[in-house]
Amino acid sequence: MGSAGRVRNDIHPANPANLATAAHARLVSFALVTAPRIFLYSPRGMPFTEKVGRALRFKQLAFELVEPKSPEDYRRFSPTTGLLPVLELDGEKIPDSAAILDHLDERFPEPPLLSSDARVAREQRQLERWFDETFPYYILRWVQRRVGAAAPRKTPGDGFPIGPMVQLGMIRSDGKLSPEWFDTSDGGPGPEFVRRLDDLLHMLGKRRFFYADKLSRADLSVSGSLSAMYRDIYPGARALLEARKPLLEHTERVLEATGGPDPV
Ligand SMILES: N[C@@H](CCC(=O)N[C@@H](CS)C(=O)NCC(=O)O)C(=O)O
Repeated sequence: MGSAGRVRNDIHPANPANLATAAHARLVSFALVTAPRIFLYSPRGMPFTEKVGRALRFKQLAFELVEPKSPEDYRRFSPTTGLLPVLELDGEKIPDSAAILDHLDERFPEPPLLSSDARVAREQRQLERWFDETFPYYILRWVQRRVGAAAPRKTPGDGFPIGPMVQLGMIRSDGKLSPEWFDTSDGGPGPEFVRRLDDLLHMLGKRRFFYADKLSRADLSVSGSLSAMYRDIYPGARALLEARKPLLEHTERVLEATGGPDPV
């Protein structure tokens, strides 16, 4: 892990700065003694990092974010898939955001990440799956179109799994995603992507959260990406949300419930 960047995420109950009373202080010192050690290996501000980091915050679990500091760190931290996030909990490493959320809900059931109504829970899971596959697809397709054949592709079969971003050379030598990939001079992610935002708008309807009045893992998935748009990750991204007020307000609601607008 050596040079990897580390950021502590000590929101309640483990952060003494959040305390008002001595009784709380006693509770917190108990939490500090008994709290599991949690590391989230993932690049700050990226959609799947936000999804998992905010699930941890929602469950009031303190954790340390360990950021990749080179393209190689992706497969070092995630030797089975080459993709981040990976969660380390009590020494066990779990890849894949959906599997991580399953694990968190089993181990720390309160507050739950799914509705107690089985039909609603199915819809929430379905939306999570659809969203996690669809939105990265449009962004990657946009970048792939721009990079074309010039991309410095690594040869498959070098013995390690390698994600599409590392493969396309999108990750700089310091492990960060280069902002040049978000140049919109060619029109950005395109009209199909915008239609998917409209699909989301219809799915949300007049509810506070997707299919329910309480936050679920579906909301964490959606706001993982939409919070990057909220921060205008590429020119015009925030304007797309502003033109769809219920989505903008939904993003703000999820950020508010999970420790505020700064990336995890
Ligand atoms: N299905 C995975 C997707 C994770 C994913 O795509 N992660 C991106 C960063 S947000 C990644 O690690 N990309 C590395 C690469 O493509 O090389 C999940 O839900 O965790």
